Amino acid sequence: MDLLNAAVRKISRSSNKDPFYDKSPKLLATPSHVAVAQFDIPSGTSTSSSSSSSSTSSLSSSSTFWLSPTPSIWSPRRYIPAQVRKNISKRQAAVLACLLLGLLVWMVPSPRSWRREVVHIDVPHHITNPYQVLKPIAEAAKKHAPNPQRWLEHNSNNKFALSSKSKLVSSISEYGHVSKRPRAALISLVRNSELEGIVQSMTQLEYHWNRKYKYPWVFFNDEPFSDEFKAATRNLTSAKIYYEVVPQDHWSLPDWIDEGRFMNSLEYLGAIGVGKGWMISYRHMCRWNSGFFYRHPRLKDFDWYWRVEPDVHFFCDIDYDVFRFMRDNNMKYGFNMNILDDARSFPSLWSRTRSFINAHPEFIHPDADLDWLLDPRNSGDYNNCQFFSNFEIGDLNFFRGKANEKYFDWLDRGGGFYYERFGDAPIHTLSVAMFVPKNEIWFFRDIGYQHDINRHCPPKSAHRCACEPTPMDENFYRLVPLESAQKKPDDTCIRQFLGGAWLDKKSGWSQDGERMFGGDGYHGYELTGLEH
Ligand SMILES: Nc1nc2c(ncn2[C@@H]2O[C@H](COP(=O)(O)OP(=O)(O)OP(=O)(O)O)[C@@H](O)[C@H]2O)c(=O)[nH]1
Ligand SMILES: [Mg+2]
Repeated sequence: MDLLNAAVRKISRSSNKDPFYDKSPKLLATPSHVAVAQFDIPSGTSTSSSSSSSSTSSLSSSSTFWLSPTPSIWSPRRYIPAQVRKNISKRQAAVLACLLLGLLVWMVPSPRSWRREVVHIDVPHHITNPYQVLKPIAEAAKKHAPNPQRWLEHNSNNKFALSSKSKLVSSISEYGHVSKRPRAALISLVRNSELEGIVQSMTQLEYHWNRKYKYPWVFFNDEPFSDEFKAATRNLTSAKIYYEVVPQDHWSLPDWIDEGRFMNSLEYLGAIGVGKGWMISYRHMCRWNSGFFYRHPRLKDFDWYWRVEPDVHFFCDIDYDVFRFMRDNNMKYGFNMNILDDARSFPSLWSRTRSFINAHPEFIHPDADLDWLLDPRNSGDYNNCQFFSNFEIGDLNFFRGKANEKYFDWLDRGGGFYYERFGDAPIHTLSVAMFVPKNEIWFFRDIGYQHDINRHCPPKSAHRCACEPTPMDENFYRLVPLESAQKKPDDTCIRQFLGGAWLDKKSGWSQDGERMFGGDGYHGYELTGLEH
């Protein structure tokens, strides 16, 4: 401040007439005398339009400026418009400049290391590495590959939560930040009649997570939402909500489908007890979730989604921005349960997928891993494992990408959504497994969740989850009906995905031996998933 004042005093002593009065602000950025000495500046008034260089031409046009008596003295008053300058004192000008400087320092985002927006929450137990259990696969071999574990350690504790600031403050501090807020939404396809169920799901997800992050909700329906639905859901969040109707051609029988064959399929799958096999709307729903949701115009301004169904449960406080996690770690797809479903609903899915692979090998990602989905004991066919897609957090741009779109169209043209009952879960699973590198798929072991009879609860989580921890294999074949002769893979789906130590068995144990004594053959693992 003293230096500034001294500078201001010096200028005012040097001349009553401000020598820079008519100069443009650009010219007032005073160079040093050394720099001046390097140029041959003609004295006098020539403003020749030299063709040599832009610096020469700008210097020559301001030659009187260089000859002015105090070129090297900086004054904050130079940057103030002339009319204002007349009316404020030099001291006031200096103070104003300091204030502006301070504001600038506050607004310009700082490196991550020296500014963290942390909202502290109480964690009653000391946990050395709460994220160890999340580790799904071997650490990426590449040197500068993202490290999700480290990301979580650095970005939890509700960093980036919006609740502690006003909208204005948060948008100012976001301005120019290296890590802008992802364009993401919570999305839900739901009927008016499922209001109670969606209120339940929304209330829990808002409470445990979204009240801090305020990501918008987008509701989809095959008919307009009722006023009651809108009023009740609006009450549950302070984030934006959108209510959208699915376009008619995304929710109707395509013209290449033979209606008679479709009716037979409804009757047959209904008769043999395939879940909701007789419901027409269920077929449209599976098709929409497989290949249309990401094309809806409302989602065109979004990059990320978290799918939420009515009547599901969220048990745990989540203290990080899940969408930032996905984006910053270059994840394409996040899941929470990996299970078997009734394979009678998609008998031709694998042969159609195999023919797609043969026709379009160029789409298979070199770092993709399909092995965990293939059963060597069953001619290398699909083992029917699938990410349970009622919970999924994903990259919309992946789904909108060419590989997934081509794959979906291929299956859709074959009629499997109507002649069989193709589900979106196996289709998303196969698509992600074929077209996404394995290390861009994330297992959200830390998010406690329940859909109907399937429940997932992380270990070591009593301080933040209202559920009893579930072992790794909890939901493996719970959805396969007893009467189904469906072959099960040697290892549970989630272990096939995780690989490594998750496949190690106790010494002396054998699957056949366990089955001889009435077990199901999946109790020989060294790790249960509940370890510390
Ligand atoms: N608007 C609308 N939504 C539907 C329709 N059918 C299903 N959905 C939604 O699609 C999602 C999946 O449907 P569900 O009936 O739950 O299917 P599911 O999860 O395989 O079956 P459950 O195990 O019974 O839950 C849910 O969010 C439903 O609300 C429909 O005809 N109209
Ligand atoms: Mg459901």
